[in-house]
Amino acid sequence: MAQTVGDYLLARLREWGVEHVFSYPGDGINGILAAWARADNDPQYVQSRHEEMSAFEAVGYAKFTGRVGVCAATSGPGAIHLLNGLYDAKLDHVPVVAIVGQTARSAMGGSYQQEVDLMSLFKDVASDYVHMVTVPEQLPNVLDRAIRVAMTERAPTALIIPADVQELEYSPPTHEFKMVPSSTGIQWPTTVPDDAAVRQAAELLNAGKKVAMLVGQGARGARAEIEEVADLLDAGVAKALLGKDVISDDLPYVTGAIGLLGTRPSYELMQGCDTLLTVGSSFPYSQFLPDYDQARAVQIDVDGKLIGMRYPYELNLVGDAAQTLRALVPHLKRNKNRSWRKEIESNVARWWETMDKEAAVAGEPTNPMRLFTELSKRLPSNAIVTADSGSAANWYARHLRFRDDIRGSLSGTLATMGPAVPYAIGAKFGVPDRPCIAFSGDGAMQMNGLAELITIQRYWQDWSDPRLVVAVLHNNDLNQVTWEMRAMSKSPKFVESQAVPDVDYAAFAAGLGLQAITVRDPEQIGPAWDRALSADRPTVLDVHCDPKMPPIPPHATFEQMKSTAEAMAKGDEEAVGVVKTGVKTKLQELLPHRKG
Ligand SMILES: Cc1ncc(C[n+]2csc(CCOP(=O)(O)OP(=O)(O)O)c2C)c(N)n1
Repeated sequence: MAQTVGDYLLARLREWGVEHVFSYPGDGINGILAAWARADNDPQYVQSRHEEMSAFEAVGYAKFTGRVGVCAATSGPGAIHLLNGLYDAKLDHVPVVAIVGQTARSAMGGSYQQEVDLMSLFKDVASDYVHMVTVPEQLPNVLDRAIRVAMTERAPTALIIPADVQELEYSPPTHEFKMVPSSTGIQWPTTVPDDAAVRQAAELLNAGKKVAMLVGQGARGARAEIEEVADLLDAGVAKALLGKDVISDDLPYVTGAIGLLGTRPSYELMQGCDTLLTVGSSFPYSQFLPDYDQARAVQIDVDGKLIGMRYPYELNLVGDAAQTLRALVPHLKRNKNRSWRKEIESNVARWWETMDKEAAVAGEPTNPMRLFTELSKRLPSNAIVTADSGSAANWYARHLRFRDDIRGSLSGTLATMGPAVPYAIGAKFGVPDRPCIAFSGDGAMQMNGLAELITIQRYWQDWSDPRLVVAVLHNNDLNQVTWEMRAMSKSPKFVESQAVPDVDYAAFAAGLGLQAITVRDPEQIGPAWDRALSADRPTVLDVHCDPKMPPIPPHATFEQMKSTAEAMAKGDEEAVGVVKTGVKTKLQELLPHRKG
């Protein structure tokens, strides 16, 4: 049989080193599916329960491997389902290629079944590159560019292939007018700013007495350089959420997360500094950065399109994080003002004590923070951790101590519910030898996670390390929003929108043959983690948690506290418990700590 467009598409993906495609089938891509069968399933077709999950799996795969993620879906409904996952990629700057089918060319424009204007549908999400392949000769160019643009822009791209085109005999571009040949592969440059710019930045940083650093995901791979610069400048280092795994929380001057989900020492670091060095982060909330006239500031980012926002930086250096910091080091003078560093370190030490104390406050039946602090002690040094948007994101940001080679991510910018489980599945295909832990709210489990447990059940035996732990924060509430309503809108809990039906997550998992553990006793949280982390299969921890623990920032404004109090007074069904638990938890920040 002659090679079809579908056959060629898969061959070209193999040439690019693509090993997995996350997908759900439909007759809009039948021509590619048939080619897959002929290709002996290479690259591996990974079937999810929903195309949005396929897209999240591709995002998780890309986030944890550094490679491009690929997903595929049928025309119409399948393509539409991909969207939320692709937006997650777009907003978190992740390279993902979406391959989607379309009705046959003869039917296009005829309001045909499942015909949706896919060029328009993907125009925004794949604004960096979306094209339709209408003749075989176009394919290599469109596919190669979709991959190269995705990698270069760290963005989602899309190619649309009508169903009949997939079945055409492939013919390559010829050496003729209006033909566009193409080639695979790409070699990346190392971008470093000019020496003059580096010297200027060093001068500004050397003039500072109280230096703060903010690092984000763009600083990944620059750990040694960040540590060296922080040491020279006696700086404290705060981390944007997506950069949580960039530098170890065991370092005494690392203040942890910044922002609404952030820590008090990060807040204090930004409040007190006179100089700011931002590396690889476009953290959006400027109110958590120093006042505009408080600090002189330098930003380093590899992307000139994303630099200079968020703060009135004096210098914007476009360059690779590690290389640029390395270029800076010889020009930096050792800062002799140790008192700033001492203050940061003491704030950090106190913070971790506070976190342990807050996690030790009794919950009904368990305090969700304890779920995270108990894991922190046990995290394998090569673990991958994911979290859903919801209260889990707060505890992930504040209570988990990352060190060694631990990686972690969540939907940092779209803040969508539901990626924790599919991210972990994507990771398991990319780096199957690493244990994965996904934190999911019960709302997110009901939205996405439960169905994706079926995908885990289908594939786990192929993973060299079968440990994938899904920890469900079972609080029968859409808790994050309940708290946001209280703290920001002065509204009591609106049960109709906030309560979620009670589901036995452990029973569901057990029914699939996964290890399942129900936890209602706080003393059982530690042993449950031990069992999950030594299991020979994936585990679901169904942890009954107290919804009355406030995921409010440690530096909640007086306004937020007042709004919460007003919401309670308006008849919140959990008013008494919230006040009791909330006060007890917040008190841990204020009570004097015993000297240890
Ligand atoms: C797709 C999507 N829908 C709605 C929201 C708004 N939202 C943010 S957190 C949240 C509640 C999450 O509840 P759950 O998963 O049960 O976690 P919990 O906060 O209770 O721990 C909601 C509805 C969102 N971020 N994404």
